[in-house]
Amino acid sequence: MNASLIAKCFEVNGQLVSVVPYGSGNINDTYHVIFRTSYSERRFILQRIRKNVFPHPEIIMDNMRIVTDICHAKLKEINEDSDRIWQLPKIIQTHDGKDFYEDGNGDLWRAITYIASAQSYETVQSNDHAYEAGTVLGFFHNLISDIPIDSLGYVIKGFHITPSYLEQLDAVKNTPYAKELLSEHREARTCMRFIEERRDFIPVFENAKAAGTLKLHPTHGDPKVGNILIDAATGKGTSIIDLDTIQPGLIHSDIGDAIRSACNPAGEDANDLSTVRCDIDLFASIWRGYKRHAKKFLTEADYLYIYDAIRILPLELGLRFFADYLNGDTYFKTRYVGHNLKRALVQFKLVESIENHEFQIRKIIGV
Ligand code: GN1
Ligand code: MG
Repeated sequence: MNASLIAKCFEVNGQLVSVVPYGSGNINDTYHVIFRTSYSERRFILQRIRKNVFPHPEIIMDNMRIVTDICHAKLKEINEDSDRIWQLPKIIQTHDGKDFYEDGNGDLWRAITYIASAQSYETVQSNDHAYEAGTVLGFFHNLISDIPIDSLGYVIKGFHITPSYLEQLDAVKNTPYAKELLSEHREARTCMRFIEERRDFIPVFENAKAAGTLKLHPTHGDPKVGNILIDAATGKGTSIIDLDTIQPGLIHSDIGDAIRSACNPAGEDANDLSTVRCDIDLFASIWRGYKRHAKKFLTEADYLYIYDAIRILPLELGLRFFADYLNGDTYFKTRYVGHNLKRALVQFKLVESIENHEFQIRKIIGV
């Protein structure tokens, strides 16, 4: 069934005008849909959730239902007395009152409201933008902090469990296909060495959880700068989108992910590796924004692990891209041969820059 037929299954007034591919997600298929009546227009986002990445997509929708209902109830009150109108996408149900539509192939489709007059950027635009990205994540963490983690399911097993990605790499690196890539491409061997040199660091967060030093919280899972909406009228951050990976986890994963994407002005898809770096002013801005709301809930132990979070998230993402490259690009969508290798090199370059700036980063964090 095509996207246009599916779009008509959701509870939206009017007649379908257009269904156009939208955004630059690495996993799901996203469409921007317009419906019109003789007096109004309704735009929304329609997405197909990929089964090979999300084997239980219904858990995504259960989590999204719980979190968005709680957040929308709170936002009503908060917005009366705030410096901005905070927003969050809302689920649009099907005509028969369900949160998703399952097509004949067993794929799951869902519709969510479109936050108009706001924009996201794949790369950080300025210190102010980084500050706003940090502010939105801090606000969101605070907003969801009292949702009991037991009420949330796990959408992807092992998500942000860095050692599990290392295990995947260890399993794939000896396959004939991976061995061929490794022997043919010097850059692939460079990636392998880069990871090997950091093998001991990889379980840092699993150890902190096991020791009880860090606790699980509700998390967003993918708060990169491209998932933060900036109000086109005011320039202020207004919403966090892409609520697919909400699940219990460490806020450090979110913090590290937001920072790795907002401190690197060259972005995740940089063409020229020499432009990839951790910009300290950008880092300071996002951290200042994050702390605006996060000061209220960050513990002393949380602060002690912030630098490690900033270092490990790009290492983890690079490891994920690299393992997928050696595995024949089955997880992340790619636009050209070797795209995942290039993505991994970008993340590892960023890790190196973060390591070189450890002293300055720690000084800004204060530990
Ligand atoms: C994937 O599809 P997208 O862009 O929302 C990935 C994230 C990565 C991100 C890197 C479920 O997210 O973990 O950080 O790419 N999502 C999943 O751009 O693996
Ligand atoms: Mg995502």
